[in-house]
Amino acid sequence: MTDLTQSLIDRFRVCSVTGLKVDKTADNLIKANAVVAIVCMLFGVIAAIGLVLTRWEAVHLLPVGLFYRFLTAHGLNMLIFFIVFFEMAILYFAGPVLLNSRLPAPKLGWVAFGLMVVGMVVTNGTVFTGHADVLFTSYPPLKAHPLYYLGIILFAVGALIVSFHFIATVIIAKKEGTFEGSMPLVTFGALTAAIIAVITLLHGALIYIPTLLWSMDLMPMDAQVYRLIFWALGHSAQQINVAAMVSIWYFLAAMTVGGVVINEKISRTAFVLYVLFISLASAHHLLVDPGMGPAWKVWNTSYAMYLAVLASMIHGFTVPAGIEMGQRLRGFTSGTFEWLRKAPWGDPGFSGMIFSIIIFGFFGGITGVTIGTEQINIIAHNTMRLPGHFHATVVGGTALSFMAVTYYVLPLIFQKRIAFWGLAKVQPYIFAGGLTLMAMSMTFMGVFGVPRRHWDTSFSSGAPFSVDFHPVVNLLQAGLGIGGLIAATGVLIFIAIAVVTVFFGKRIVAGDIENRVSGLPSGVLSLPKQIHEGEDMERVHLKGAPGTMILVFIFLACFVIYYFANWKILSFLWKIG
Ligand code: HEM
Ligand SMILES: [Cu+2]
Repeated sequence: MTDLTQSLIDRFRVCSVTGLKVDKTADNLIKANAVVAIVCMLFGVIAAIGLVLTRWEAVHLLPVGLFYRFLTAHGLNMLIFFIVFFEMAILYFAGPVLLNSRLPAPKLGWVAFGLMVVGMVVTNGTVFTGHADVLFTSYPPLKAHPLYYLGIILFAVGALIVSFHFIATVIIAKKEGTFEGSMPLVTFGALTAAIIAVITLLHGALIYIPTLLWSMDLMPMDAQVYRLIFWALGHSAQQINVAAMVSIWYFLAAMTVGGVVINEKISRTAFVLYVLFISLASAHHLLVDPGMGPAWKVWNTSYAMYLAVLASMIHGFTVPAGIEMGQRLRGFTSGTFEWLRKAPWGDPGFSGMIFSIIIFGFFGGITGVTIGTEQINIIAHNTMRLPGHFHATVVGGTALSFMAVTYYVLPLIFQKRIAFWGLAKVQPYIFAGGLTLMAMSMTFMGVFGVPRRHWDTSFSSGAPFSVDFHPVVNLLQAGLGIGGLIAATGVLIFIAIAVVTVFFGKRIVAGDIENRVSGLPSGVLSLPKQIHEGEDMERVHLKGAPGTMILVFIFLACFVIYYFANWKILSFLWKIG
């Protein structure tokens, strides 16, 4: 054996399920990022329990100071640290692994990881020691200890390096011809996520470096300028989450039921729409701000934003349609919905993906477009409708898709059988059910005017005035409380499964797959046939996706009703005439 082949053997392992060649450093970086992501998720969910039990006024657990500290810790650890560490793992998976390629600069990968971990620890340190009760948006004039901003900057620099590293991997893989034809759609989606990440993180530098200087009293800071640039970071970051989530949908659809991509060009174009229009959509965070004029607001949110929404609607159709077609090719052709009834509902990778699509599309999408409308925003701004909306998008959508894909990452990357398999099968149901109850309760509390980020909406702590909310709000608070606790239980189960699997799980050995041992999801036990072109694809196009078409029209009906109901509510406020 030559030295060269030996070094190749040292560098790669071969995946026994997919046959892909896996760069060992990429493998380890996926593991490291995923583990840290889950630790941050644990911080986030502990804080969430405190928040839920406080917003449920019948319990009202935390004192005022701790409430805002927990709110900061929760938003930061969930939306920034958990999500972004997990996304780094996705980039290492969608790049080197799916492209069969080497990681161009393994050491740089570890440097970036180190920067991110240090940043995360430093920022969390200031939060947990009470030096940064500024919520994750850190709007001036609220001021945190300079280390808070420094930690975020270090974290962002690390994430920026990973994004560039991913782009470099794609270029090198192309040059070295490690994959045939055009790059896989999942990688393409991840590439758009990486490009948006670069744009986002540069905006992050643009705002956090001045804010760091301001916190050290070295320069002034204008609150409106801060909000404008912060949301170029804050909103675009959500688009990274969406692009990553949609890539996972395509991946899991293929792995679980042999989902087909009905039209590569359309799906790719939809991803590109995200890159082109997403920064403009950030304007929806400034709709009641005095600094910007109505023309700017209406143009950015009511016109340009819809082009990004269009992209999500395209994926929201092509993914379920691809699943339906995949199932029909596997023989589930009778009636309109046999494909859905006979789907692998016991595979948490599948059920998690489906719930992610439904919660994101129905609850997240519909509420988002509605409250993002310039005129309607005035009745939604800073009410509980906001956390209602984004818990549907980023939690029910993105975080749930991340959990679902973990059930494939554990066997494929960590090469372990999933622990507590019986629990794993029901985990997506528990989480999705609790979360839906919580997010709907939040949304309707908001409709009744209950503010978000508010410790005492009963105004019983000596406030100079009081507001009487409709009595149904008490019921909705219980919905928030109970739904939130169920969702938190779902997260804790997920964390327990992931941690026990990673550190104590049984390693997959030869024969496990043939013997169909427990702890392996359906797509790992037998990977469905992957269809990209040819006769099969033609056959399926002739049949179409009648079930998905029905679901699409149900969706549109809900959309229209909710949207117009909101214009109606708005008209009640207009007491002229
Ligand atoms: C079991 C899961 C979760 C529960 C029970 C939960 C619950 C809550 C509650 C009660 C609030 C406070 C709402 C308010 O008073 O305004 C909140 C805020 C928030 N949550 Fe969650 N959450 C969960 C998961 C997540 C996840 C996974 C993410 C992100 C990926 C997330 C992101 C946020 C953000 C960004 C805020 C706003 C923080 C702020 O206003 O500064 N949550 N959550
Ligand atoms: Cu936004």
